[in-house]
Amino acid sequence: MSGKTVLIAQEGGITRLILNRPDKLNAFTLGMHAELRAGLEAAGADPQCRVVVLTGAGRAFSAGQDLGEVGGSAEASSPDAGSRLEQAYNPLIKLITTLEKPVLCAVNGIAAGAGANVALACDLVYAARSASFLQAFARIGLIPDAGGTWALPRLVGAARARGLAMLAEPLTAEKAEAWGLIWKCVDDDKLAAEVAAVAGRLAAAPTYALALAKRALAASSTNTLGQQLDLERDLQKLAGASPDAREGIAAFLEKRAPRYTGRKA
Ligand code: T3D
Repeated sequence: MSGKTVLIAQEGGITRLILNRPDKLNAFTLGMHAELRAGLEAAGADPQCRVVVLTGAGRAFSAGQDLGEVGGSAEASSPDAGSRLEQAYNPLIKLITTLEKPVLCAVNGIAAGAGANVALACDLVYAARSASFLQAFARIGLIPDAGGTWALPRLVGAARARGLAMLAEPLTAEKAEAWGLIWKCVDDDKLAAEVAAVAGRLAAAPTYALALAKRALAASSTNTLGQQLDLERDLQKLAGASPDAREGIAAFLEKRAPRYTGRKA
């Protein structure tokens, strides 16, 4: 199943979602949002899907909001910036960050504006060495959105978050890795193979445990240590009762490789 502006490919437990408006550097339109959300929701509901990979077609990952669509904001039919966030970006970021399977992002080229922050919402971000991250918002009189003001200080600290937001200069993939903004910077010609290998590993991983770990890590940003310990207790109870935990322990004791199904029960 593939839409016009988001291509979808499924194989071996991996769902690849490819932003596909290369002529416009994969800038987001409301239509592309709808297709991407539908693809993510379908991946979330599909028990065969164990990992999602998000990437872009052509030379960019995404240049953020399509400014042609914004340019029409004087028209009565075009939603204002706040409504576009409410309708499109906020649900997308919530969907990625709560999807009960790992979401990998392969940043194949520049990730600008909301494009950068959609990438940063993913669980593991790999970027081509030639790619860069640009909080372009201040260049056009806007503030970082799509979760940027939440993610940036947590990932790189307040001083660097302020610099990125206010100076709106591109950050190279290499520096993004050194700063802890992303997981890994990879040579351009190795990006696809490295992401495919990691996706393959995750497609054979105990998916339910990964989902619970994702939930716990997300909750840590607002929880006290006491609350987090309670949450770990509750989630570990669920993980420990899953078939994959039984299989993992049995495989360890039997000195063999585990065969995980990813199922909850
Ligand atoms: O109102 C709301 O919705 C609020 C939400 C906002 C969320 C946001 O994401 S705001 C930030 C929007 N994005 C930007 O401001 C970035 C705009 N793009 C750029 O600054 C540059 O394109 C890049 C630095 C990303 C790349 O530069 P370069 O020189 O490699 O490429 P280019 O020549 O500028 O772009 C190539 C084509 O893509 C070009 O089209 P053309 O002239 O060949 O027909 C260009 O217009 C188009 N393009 C690039 N970015 C966008 C875009 N078209 C529409 N919207 C874009 N964001």
